[in-house]
Amino acid sequence: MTNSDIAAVFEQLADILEYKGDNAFRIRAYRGAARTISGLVESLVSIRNDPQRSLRNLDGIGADLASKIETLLDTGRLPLLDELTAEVPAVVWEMLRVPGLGPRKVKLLVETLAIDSLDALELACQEGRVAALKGFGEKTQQSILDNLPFARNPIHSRLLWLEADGILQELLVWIRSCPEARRVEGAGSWRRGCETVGDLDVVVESQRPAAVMEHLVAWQGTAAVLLQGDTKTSVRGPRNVQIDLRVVAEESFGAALQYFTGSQEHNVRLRTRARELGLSINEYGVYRLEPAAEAVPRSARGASLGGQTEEEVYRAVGLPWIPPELREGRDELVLAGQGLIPPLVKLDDIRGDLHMHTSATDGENTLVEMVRAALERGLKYIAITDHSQRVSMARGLDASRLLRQWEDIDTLNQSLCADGPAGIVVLKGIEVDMLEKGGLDLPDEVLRQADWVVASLHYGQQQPRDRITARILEAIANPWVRVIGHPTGRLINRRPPYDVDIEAVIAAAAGNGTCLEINANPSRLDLNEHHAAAAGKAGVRMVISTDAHDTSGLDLLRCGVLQARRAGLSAANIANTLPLAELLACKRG
Ligand code: DGT
Ligand code: CA
Ligand code: CA
Ligand code: ZN
Repeated sequence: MTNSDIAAVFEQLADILEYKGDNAFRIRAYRGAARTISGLVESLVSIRNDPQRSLRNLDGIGADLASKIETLLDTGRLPLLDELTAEVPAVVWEMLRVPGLGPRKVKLLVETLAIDSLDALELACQEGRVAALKGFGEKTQQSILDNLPFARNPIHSRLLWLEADGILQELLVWIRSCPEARRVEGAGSWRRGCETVGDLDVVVESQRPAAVMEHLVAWQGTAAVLLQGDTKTSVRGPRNVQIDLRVVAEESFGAALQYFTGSQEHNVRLRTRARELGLSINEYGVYRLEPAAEAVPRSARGASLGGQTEEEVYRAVGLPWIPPELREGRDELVLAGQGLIPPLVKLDDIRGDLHMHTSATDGENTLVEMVRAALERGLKYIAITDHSQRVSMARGLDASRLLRQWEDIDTLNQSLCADGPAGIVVLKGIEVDMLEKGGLDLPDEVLRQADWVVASLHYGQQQPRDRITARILEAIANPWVRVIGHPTGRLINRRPPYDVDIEAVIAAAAGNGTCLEINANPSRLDLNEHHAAAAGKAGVRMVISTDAHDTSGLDLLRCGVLQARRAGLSAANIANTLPLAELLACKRG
C-alpha cells in the first residue's frame, strides 16, 4: 500500500465514524493522520524499514495509528474499516460526494427517508421531502439538486495530482530498481502537472522490455494485470488507478516520452507543424515524410531525424523544448516558435509562505512549531494568518486574542535575531473573513497594525453573483488587505466554485495593487490555471501560499508552483518571490 492508499483509508474511517456519530476526538485524529500522510514526501514503507526512525515520530501518529499503518502495510487491509463498512449502506459513499452533504446529513437522509441511491435522493428533493427534514430547508434541498450533476460526473472521481504523485513516486523507485531499466520517467497528465490525473503513464528505456514489464507485474502495488503486449503493459495499481507502461529502445525514448506526455491536443498540433515541414512525428522518432509513406513499412522509411531526447524532437520542427506544464495545445507552439516561452517560476524562487494557521485556531501545530518548520524548509519569511472570529467552528480570533498573538510574534522575532541576523522573519497576519452582509470581520484599526492581511470568503457561498462579487471587490479596495485568499472557493472533486465575476475581481485587483492567491492546497489550487494566466496578463501579482494547517502542510508549496507554471507565470508575476522589503512595499495602506 502506498501513502495515498493509507491516507484514503484513514479518511474513510473518519467519514464512517462521523456517520455513526462516534467521538469527535477520534474522528479528528484520523483526519489529522490522513493529512500528515498525504503531505509526506517519503514513503511510509521506507520510514518503517529505517531502524533509526519510527512511524510514531510523525505528527499526529501515536501507537494506535502506527500499528494500523503497519497492519495496512503488511496485509493491505484494515479489519476495523472492513467491519465498519459492512455496517453502513453503500449509498453513503455516493452521497458523500454531493457537495454540501457531510456524514451527519447523509445519515439523516438514509435513516428517515430511506434514500438508497442518488436517483432516490433526486426524487426526494423534487417532491420536497428533503426540505421538510430537520436542519435542511428549501435552500439545502435546492443546493443538493444543483450539486447532483457534480456528484454524478465521473471527472470528479479522478485522483488529485498529489495523490497521483504519491503513487507514481513509489512506482518510479520500484521500476528504477529493475536492472534492465535505463531511463525511467513519468509522463501523461501527471508530468504536465494537471490538477487531477486519470491514469498514470510511465515510459522506460530498455533493451529487454519483457523483463521491465515483469518487474511492474511483480510490484507490491499491482492489484491486477489488464493488458500485456510486446512493449506495453497496463495494470491496476493502488487506489484502483490504471498504470500504463511503455518500454522503448534508446533511440526512441525522447519521442516516446514526448508522445505519452501529451496532451493529445498539443501532439496533434505538433504533428501538423511537422507535416507542413515535410516531416512526420510518432512515438518512435521524427521521420522525413515520403510520398505515400503509408505504403512503406516503418523500418524501410529511412533513418530517424531524432528521438533520443525530447529536445531532438522539438528541434526537428524548429522549436525549443517546451515545458510539459504548457503542453495543452493552446498558444505554446506559437510562443515557442517566436522564442517567447517565459522562464516559468520555480520552487526555489519562492522566498516566503504567506498563508498558514496555528493551533490558536484550526491548525494542528503551535506558532513556534510552524516557524521552526518554515525555517527548516529554507523560507525567508512567513505570515501567520489564523482565522478571524466569524469562523467560530475554528475558534477564530477576535481583536484581543489576535493582538496577543502578535505580541508573541514580536517576542519570537526578537529572539530569532538575538544572536546575529534572523534566518526568518515572521509577519503578523490574519485571514480575515469577508462577512455575508459585506465588510470585513475585524475593524480597520486592527487590520492596519498587521504586516499581512489575507481576506477570504468562507460563508454565504450560495449568494448570487453580484453579492459575492461585491463582497470581494470591497475587500480588494480595502487599503490593508494585501491578498484575496482562495478567490473562487472551489474544492476539487468536492465543491464547485462560488458564483463570482472573476474578470471584475482581476480588474479590481490590478487597479488596487491587491494580490490574488494561488492557494497551493492540492484540493484548492485556487486561482485555477486559466484565471491565474488572465490575472498575470492583467498585471496582477499573485501569491503562492500553502494555507498550511500543520507543519507538513508547508510542503504543499510545490503544488501551487506547478499550478502557476501551468498558467505560464514567471517569478516576476509572483509577489512572494520578492525580498521581504519589496514585498511589503507592494501595496501601501
Ligand atoms: P489522463 O490520464 O486522463 O489524466 O490524461 P493523459 O493526458 O495522461 O491521457 P492518457 O493517459 O490517455 O494518454 C497519455 C498521453 O498519450 C496523452 O496525453 C497523449 C498520448 N495519447 C494517448 N492516446 C492517444 C491517442 O489516441 N491519440 C493521440 N494523439 N495521443 C494519444
Ligand atoms: Ca494518463
Ligand atoms: Ca494512459
Ligand atoms: Zn486559511
